[in-house]
Amino acid sequence: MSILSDIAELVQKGKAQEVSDLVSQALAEGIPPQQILDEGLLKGMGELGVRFKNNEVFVPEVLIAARALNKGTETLKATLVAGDIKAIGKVVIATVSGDLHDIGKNLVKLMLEGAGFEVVDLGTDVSGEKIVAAINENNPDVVALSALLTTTMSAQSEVIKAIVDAGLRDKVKIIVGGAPITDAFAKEIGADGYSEDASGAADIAKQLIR
Ligand code: B12
Repeated sequence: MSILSDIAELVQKGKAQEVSDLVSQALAEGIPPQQILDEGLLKGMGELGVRFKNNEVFVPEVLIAARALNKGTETLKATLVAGDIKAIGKVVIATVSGDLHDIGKNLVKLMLEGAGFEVVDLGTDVSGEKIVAAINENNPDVVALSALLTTTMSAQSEVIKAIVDAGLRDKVKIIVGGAPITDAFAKEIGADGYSEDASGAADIAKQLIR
C-alpha cells in the first residue's frame, strides 16, 4: 500500500505537515488507524533507527523525524481516542530521569486514552520525587514508566523505590516499558506489569484496575 510507505518515508524526512496530511488521507481512504501507525509512522521511525545506529543520520535528523511522527500520531488521535466517555481510571505517565525519548511514551499515552483512561503526562527526564508528588496530587490508579536507554533502566527501579519510601506503593499499580525493558526486568524491580508495545500497555492497565 503505497500511501503507507509514503508516510514512512516522509517521517524519515521529517516532513511533519505532509505526514499529517497523508495520515488524514489514509484515514479518509478507510485504512485502519493501527495499520497507519504500524506500517506507516512506526515503520518510518524503525528504518531511521537503523540508519541512526549505523551513523548514517544523526540526532538532529532523528529529532525532526520524531516531530513529524508526533504530528502524525496527533492526527490519528482524533480517531483512536473516543469522545466524551467517562474515564475508567487515571494514569500518571513519564519517561524516567536522564531519558529524553518520548515517542513510545506518547504512543502508550494515546492507547491508554483510547482505552478510556485519563492520562497525566509528566513528560521526559522525570525524577522519582516528581512522580511521588504527582501521585499525591492526582491520585492515579496506575503509574506508567518509560525508559529507552540501558543506562536509564535503573531509574525505573529508583522511581519504584521512591514510591515505596513515600508509603504510596499500595495505592498505585506500576507498569514499565521501553525497548530495553523485559518482563523479567519488570518483575525484578517490583513492577506490577510490563508490555512490549502500546496497545499491550493499555490492556495491562485495564487488567490491573479491574
Ligand atoms: C528517536 C530516537 C532518539 C531521539 C528521541 C526523540 C524523542 N522525542 O523521543 C533523540 C535524537 C533525541 C535520541 C537521543 C539519544 N539516543 Co536515541 N533513539 C531513537 C530511536 C531511533 C527511536 C526510538 C523510538 O522512538 N522508537 C519508536 C517507539 C514507538 O518505540 P519505543 O520507544 O520502544 O516504545 C514502544 C515500546 O517500547 C513500548 N513502551 C515504551 N514506553 C513504554 C512504557 C510503558 C509503561 C509500557 C508498558 C510500554 C512502553 O511501547 C511503545 C510503542 O509500541 C532509537 C532506535 C530504535 N529503533 O529504537 C534510538 C536509541 C533508543 N537511542 C539511543 C541512544 C544511544 C541515544 C543517545 C545516547 C544518542 C547520543 N549519543 O546522544 C541520545 C540520548 C538522549 C537521552 N538522554 O535520552 C540507543 C540506545 C542504546 C541503548 N541500548 O541504550 C538507540 C537504541 C539507538 C541505537 N541503536 O544506538 N534518540
